[in-house]
This record gives sequence, C-alpha cells and structure tokens, in this order.
Amino acid sequence: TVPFRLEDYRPPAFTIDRVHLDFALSPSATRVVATLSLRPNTEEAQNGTLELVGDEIVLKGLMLNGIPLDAGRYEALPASLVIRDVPLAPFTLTIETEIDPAANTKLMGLYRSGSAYCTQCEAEGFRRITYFLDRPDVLAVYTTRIEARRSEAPVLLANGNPVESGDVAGTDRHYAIWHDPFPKPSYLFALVAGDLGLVSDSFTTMSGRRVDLRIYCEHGKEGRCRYAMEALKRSMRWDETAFGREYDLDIFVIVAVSDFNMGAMENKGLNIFNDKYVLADPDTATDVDYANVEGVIAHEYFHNWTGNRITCRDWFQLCLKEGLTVFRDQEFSSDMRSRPVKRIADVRTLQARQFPEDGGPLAHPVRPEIYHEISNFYTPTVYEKGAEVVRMLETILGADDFRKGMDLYFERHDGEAATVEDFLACFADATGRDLSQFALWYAQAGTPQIVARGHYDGDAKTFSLTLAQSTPPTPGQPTKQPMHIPVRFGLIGPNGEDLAFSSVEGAAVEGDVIHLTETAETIVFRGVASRPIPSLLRNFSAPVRLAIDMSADDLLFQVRADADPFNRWQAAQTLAMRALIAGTADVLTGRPVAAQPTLATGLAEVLDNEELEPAFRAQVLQIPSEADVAREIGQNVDPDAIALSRRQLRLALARALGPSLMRRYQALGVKAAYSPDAADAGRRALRNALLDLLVATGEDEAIAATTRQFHDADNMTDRLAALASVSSAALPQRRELLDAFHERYRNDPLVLDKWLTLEATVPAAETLDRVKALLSQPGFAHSNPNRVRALVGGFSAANPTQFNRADGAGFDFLADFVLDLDRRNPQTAARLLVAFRSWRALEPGRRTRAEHALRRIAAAERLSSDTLDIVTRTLA
Ligand code: DPP
Ligand code: ZN
Repeated sequence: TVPFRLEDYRPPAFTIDRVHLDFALSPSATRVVATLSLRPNTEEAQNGTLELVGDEIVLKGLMLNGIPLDAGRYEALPASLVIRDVPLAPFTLTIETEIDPAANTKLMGLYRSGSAYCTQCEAEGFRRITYFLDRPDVLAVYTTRIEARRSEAPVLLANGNPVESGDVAGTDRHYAIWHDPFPKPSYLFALVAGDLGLVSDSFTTMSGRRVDLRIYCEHGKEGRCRYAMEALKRSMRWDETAFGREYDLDIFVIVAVSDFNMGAMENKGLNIFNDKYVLADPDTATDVDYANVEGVIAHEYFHNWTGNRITCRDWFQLCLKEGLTVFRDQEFSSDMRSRPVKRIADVRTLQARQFPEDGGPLAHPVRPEIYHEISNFYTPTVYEKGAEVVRMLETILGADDFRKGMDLYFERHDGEAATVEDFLACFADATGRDLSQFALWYAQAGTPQIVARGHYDGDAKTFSLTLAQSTPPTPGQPTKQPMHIPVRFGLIGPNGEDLAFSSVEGAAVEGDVIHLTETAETIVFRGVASRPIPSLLRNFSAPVRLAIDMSADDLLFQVRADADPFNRWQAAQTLAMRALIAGTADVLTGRPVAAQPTLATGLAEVLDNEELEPAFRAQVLQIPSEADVAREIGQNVDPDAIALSRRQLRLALARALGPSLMRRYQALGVKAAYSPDAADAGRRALRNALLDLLVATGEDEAIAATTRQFHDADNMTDRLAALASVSSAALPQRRELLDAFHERYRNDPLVLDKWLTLEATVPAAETLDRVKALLSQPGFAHSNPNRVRALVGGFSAANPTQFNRADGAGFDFLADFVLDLDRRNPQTAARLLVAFRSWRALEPGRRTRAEHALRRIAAAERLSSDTLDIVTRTLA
C-alpha cells in the first residue's frame, strides 16, 4: 500500500461549510441523507472533479443542487465517490447512503453497543456513515436530525445544542434536531440513540452562563456516574482558572457505552466514553479507577479547546491536540491530588509504555512523517512523550511565559486547523525565544541518553559537571542531532540542603535549569563549599535516560535527603534496579543472589518517615517491575531469570524489614467509611504495598492477613489488592479467592475484567490453558474490546514469564487470537499485536519463536491495514 507522507500535504481542492445530516435509525438498515454545502477551495478545483471518501457504504441516491445526477456523471464505490463536472461555484450535494450498524464489528462509524446506537469517528470513521471530505482540515457547521422508534430509542443525541424534537405523525417514531454552531472536522461528529439512564447537573461558567450537564449510562448504573459528574465540574472550573478557557455550548453530554475501542472520545458537546472511565463506586472501582475516571473526564473535556476549537490540520499533527491535552490533564490531576506522586506515576507510565516503543521497531517521532494506518499512531509516543515535550516547553520558558504562549495560541488559532509549527511559533512570538532546536523533539524519535560525570575540587571549591547526550538510531533515522534538553538540578550538600555556588561557566544555566544544547558540555560551578551529590533531572525534567556513576551510599543519601521528591524516589528505584540486574546475572550463572543492605536501609527509613505522605512511601516501596528490568537489560533477555531475581529480592527485602512490616500494615488499619480522596487512597496504597511485600514471604501469618482483608474489605481497592497479591505470587490459595471473587461479581462485566486480568497474569505454567478456557466462558465476549484487553491483553502485555514462555506457546496463542480478531475488529487486534514490540531483545531461543509467530501473521491473507502495518514494522 502507498503510505501517507507529511511532505505531501495539500489543502483540499473543495471544502464543506455546512452539513445537514438526517438519520433514519434501524438496526440493520439505517438511512443517512447528508446534504453538504460545498465550494471550491484551491486552484485544483478548476478541473471540476470532486472526490469523496467512503468505507464499506452503499450509495442509494445522489443529487447536485437538488437535481438527481445522471449515472454517467459519477462513480460510486464502497471506498470512494467521484463526481465529474461539478460547478466552479458553491453547490449542494445530497447523498443518501444505507449502513448496517448491527453488522459493524469494527466499532468505527455508526454501530451498536448493547441496544444503543453510537458512533466513533476519529480518526477515519465518518466515511463509514457517508461519503465525505473526511480530513481534519475541512471544518463545517453541522445540523443533525435523528429519527427512531420511540420505544427503541427514547434518547436521541448529537453534537451541539438541542433545537427541536417531537413525534413523527402517524407512526411510532420520534425525532430530535441538534445544531452545533462551532465549525468542526468530521472526526468530531457524534450521535447516540437508545434507552439510557440519566444523571443531570449544571455548571455556571466564569461569565455566568448556565450549562446543562448530563451523563447517560445503562439503566441502573446512574449511581456509579456521580463521581464522574463531580470530576466534570472540577475540570470545567480548573480550565477557567488554569488556562482561562470557558465552555461554549448550552449543554455538555457524556454517554457511557460498553463497546468502545478507545478510552473515550471528545466529540463536540457529546463525549462518548468507554464505560470503564465513567462508572465508579466503592464496591466496584479501585482508587486507581477513580483517578483514571477523573483524569479521562478531564482529558476529554479539555479537548474542547485543545482539539476542538483548535484542531489539527492533518493526522501527522495528532500530538498537537493529544500531547497538549495529556499535559493539561496531568496538571489538573496534580492540582486535585499530590503533585509529586502524580509525577512519579506519570513517569512510571512513560517508562513502561513509551520507552520500549521508542527503543524498538515501532519507534516514531512525536510528530510522525509517514504512516500507513493512522489508527496505529494513537501511541504512548504521541500522547505521553507528546505531553513531556509540552512540559519541557514550560520548564524552559517558565510558567508565566508558557501561559503567554498558550494565550496567544488560543487567540491566534481559535476556529482553525493548526500545525506543530503554528503552536511553537506562538511561544516564540510571545517570548522572543528561539525554539528551532527545541522543535527537534517533535521530529527525532528515540530516547536520548545523558551520560553525566561530576568532579569536585576541594582546594578550588569548584564542581565540574560534564553532560554528554546522544540519541540512538531509530527506523528511518540513522543519525540524530543534539537536542535542547532542560536538566533541572541541585547540588546536595552534606546536611541535605542544596549548596549555593557563586558563579557558573560553560553552559546556559537559568535558576535551577541547565540548558543542554551541545553534544557534550562541561559546566563549572564555582564557590561550592563542599563535595556535592548532583541531583540531576529533578522532577524528570526531560524524557531521557540518565547514566551517572554514583555509589550506593550517595544514592542512599539522595533517598534520605534530596529536596526533590521525584529524585528521592528515583534514587531508590536506581538502587533496586542495580540489585535486580545483578540478581538476574546471579540467577543465570547459578550464583546465590546477593543481599541488599543499602536498599533495605533506604526503604525502611522511607517507610518509617511520617513526614512523607503515604502515597509517596507506597511508590518507593514498589521496586521496578520485571518489564522495567527487561528494558534496562535490553538484550538477550530471559524473563524467567528476571522474575526469579525479583522474587528473591522482594523476599530479601521483606525479611530485612522483618516484623515491622506486619506492625505497619496493622497500624494503617481501615478507618470508618471509604472515601476515594487522594489522602485516603494514599493510605490504602501504602497498606497494600506492605501487604504485597508480606505475601512475598509466603508465611502463614501474611496469607491469613491477606485472606482476611479480601473477605472483610468494604471497598474494591482493598479487596482487589489482597486478591492480586495472592494471585501474582501464584500462591495455591489463589484459586479459592479468585473463584469467590468471580461468584460475587458474576453479573458485573467491568469488575469481571479485573478478575480476567488477574487470571491471565498468574505467573504459572498452567495460565495459558486457563486463558484459553476462559475465552469460551459465558462472561467473555470476543466482540467487546474491554473483555479482550483484560484477558488477552493482560496475558500478553502483563505476564512476562508466560507470554514469553520458552516453548513459544504464548506467542502462538497471541498470533492465533490476533488473526481471528483481525477479521472483526482490526484496531483492537493491531493493538494487541504491539505486545511483540521488544521481541528482538529476547534471548535467541525465544527470539526465534517470536519471529516465527510474527512471520505467520505476516503471511496470512487479507490482513487489515492495521495489523499488516504493525506486523510489517515489527519485523522490519
Ligand atoms: N478519544 C481519544 C483521546 O481523547 C482520541 N482523541 O485521546
Ligand atoms: Zn485525547
């Protein structure tokens, strides 16, 4: 297939100013009449040929300026409609199509979720509804009329404000008309119809306008929407105070549906959500679920300005809305919760998801320059690294200048489809800074590495710090230029406070930020009273790897004393990572795994430090995962050796911490009523991290405590944590508890997803057979992406020893599953396949088996463009 290239961008020959859509809904034969007001947009229109795109649709009628078109004037295929001799002045086109929502298993375009109708149009789903200029730089004003049987769909929703509704005389049908006054691209179109429960509220904006707020869900689940509604109101207020952004329609609607490929979708005025990011109550949602609901509600709401009012010129610019909006939702959550703990959690996610992408065959720049299938670019690089790039911009400019640039962006580009260049120009123009080198962050893939070396001269009282940067080659980019990397830093003195210095030479240093711009630079700090411990990359000021030769004692000092909480956590992680890597080598050579007294001391001190918030202490107690260690080792990876080394380290730590673990666990005992707030959630996180370490000992007392917590818990967080500890340690007691959990929640699909994931992630040889058996259990549905991701995604992405079984059976299972799913839901199939992205880093035996499975997929006939793209790049 022919790829799309950024350099080939051309404005559309024609554009569309107004769209009138008329839907006559019926499960298998929905009629759509689209009336488009078109006009020539560029010189290219002069040849009089209009090309619209479609996807699996059937043309039923076509009129130009109200007159049916002769068959000789156009050619209609399922994927395109080409019309010749169109007027060289504005004209209307009326297109009638028929679509089958019930047969739409791709969940793109108009489809059914349960008994409801809903849509998903980003990125290229609108073309499955009607022929269109389905590209984000065509902005039109939409009016939508929906008609359906009243009994089947009492609720009829579309974008914008409600205009009119009523019965269709003499029938059992009714209709509603919605009008969205804000020009938008087709990917933001949405429609929902069905028999749905409702939660209502309202919000008064900063200029005093009252906005109707509604969340629709399955009947009976209204109570589980309350938290989302509160989160929505907090988001609306926060965007006003933090960014000066006010909501702009009379109504804002969220609909929770159970069949959804993505997390949620920011359609103008009508956000459609995967129900897992709306529904939450204490008995069914964990603290992490609550935080995710709050974050995703905020994310989609914030898109109203960063994505909808200002959209993307083309899909290469996806990070323009996604990276920026992730940054905004991260900031929101930081303000609602603990800022340092949120930062640690975000960096964990970045390192776990984006770093392996950036270091493997699927690496691409934050703004890609080529794609075959855009659906495959909704990636951690575009989202999470994209957010880091915006964060670096803020670090480089400072908060005030960053806000000036954002203000200019909103002012200058409101109502437009913009580019990354447009975005950066606003910051350059608002502040006078040269951001041309900084722009490389959008263009160069790969995770830069900084190698740092420090030297203190006690006589001269100088500290010199050498920083060298390099970025590894990535597909299509063999060599890289040096980047502008903001390195936030401090020089920690013997009493734990940051040391002062009288002057700096060698590189641009502004306040506590070093601007590293060359391949290598040496910075000399003068007037430094004593030997400092350099604390670099504070608050993770850039998405890079840092290598610095520090002794275990210096790292321990950093754990104790660094003024930057992020680096206290990072120092503990570094100590643990060293132990895990050394332990893995010991396992492979048959040596006994060495004890880690320094790490144990550091953890014990953090644990006992009442000045540190519990959520932070919980983060420090969680040593790097098996996947983190695999990534750090980077080649000839043996997942079994890593797992064993990690188990032994956790056992050693639990023993070193001794009886204090149980005492601490008990002291943090449950308080009266569950509340999902961050402080209570932090206490639970610490208590459950302690429990998890206790379970590592396998001692009776620990298992008894866990079983008790499982049964006695009054909330999902504590119940699931107990279950997860027993299950992820593969203890024999797991079967009874997993069965009890299943029995209790047998009618709640979202909760059963948690159970499916626990079943799929047990690190035991029988797990693969268990997963296969669960595929045909009544609770599982191949058609539901959440079920598929929970079970098959859990197994392939979160069970390193069993997915990477030495006999290759895990790889074969995923290959078979993906090939089957690809025929129905290519997007979800391709996403699962990403689990193979680090196959080349495996030891030779597993590598050969993974390659075999991948080649089998590549050789299959009639692969979707989604799966073909991932498998091709993964093997390249
Ligand atoms: N719905 C997805 C998101 O909000 C894609 N726009 O990130
Ligand atoms: Zn988004």
